[in-house]
Amino acid sequence: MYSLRMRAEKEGMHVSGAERLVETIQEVQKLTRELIKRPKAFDKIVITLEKVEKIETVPKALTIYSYDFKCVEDAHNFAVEKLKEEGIKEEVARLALELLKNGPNPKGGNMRGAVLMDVETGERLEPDKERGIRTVRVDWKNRRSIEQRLKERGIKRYYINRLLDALALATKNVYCGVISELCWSDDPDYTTGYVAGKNIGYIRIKPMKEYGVPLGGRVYFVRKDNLHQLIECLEKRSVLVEGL
Ligand code: PML
Repeated sequence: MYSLRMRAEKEGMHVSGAERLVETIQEVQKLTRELIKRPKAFDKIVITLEKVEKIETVPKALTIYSYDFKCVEDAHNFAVEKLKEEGIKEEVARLALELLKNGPNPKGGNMRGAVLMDVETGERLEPDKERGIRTVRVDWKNRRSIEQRLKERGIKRYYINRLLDALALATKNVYCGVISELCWSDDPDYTTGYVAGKNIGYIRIKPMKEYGVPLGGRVYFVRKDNLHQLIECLEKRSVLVEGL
């Protein structure tokens, strides 16, 4: 199999990224054409193609729930309540919300990867705080059929690609040992975010930010022990999610 990744930048800022795990070079060619059409505007697109030897499978994705709120504050309060159900203390959850609100990169703006936040203390644990940790090498075993099932469940076309990517990623994170996750997009037009975890599933929440805000990202709540193994799993192991 091959891991095919695309990331796009504009004025030095990350604007778009996607990944697929595919079986043949023909699929690589077809998908490359598709993925380079994704960024709305860019100065640079980087395509990475890697051979993958060993694939692990996860039989079932996290269960999807969706909630809409009338304002960001209500949405954030709900996210905190859900994170508490995964054992995240309120002050740690609020720290994570503040981080994404203000832009998690210490130099300002977004990060390519995620923040690793100590679930006990709220301390940031990722070795490189500008880059963060990137969950890569993850995809659906049969993306088309999952896409079809989401359409049948009434998920609008506008949301499908992002939901597919984010759900597979959140499922891999839990598989690797992330306790819980908070995310919203850095795309100014996309205000749906989520919290996820083994017990709470994948909870889509709208609006996690005001329309037009270019800041966002991911915070993974993790334990300080076995950090090395966790990072290795997120960045190196290849995982296919089989079903919904
Ligand atoms: C992103 O695309 O950067 C994150 C999207 C998170 C929400 C996806 C969804 O469930 O609609």
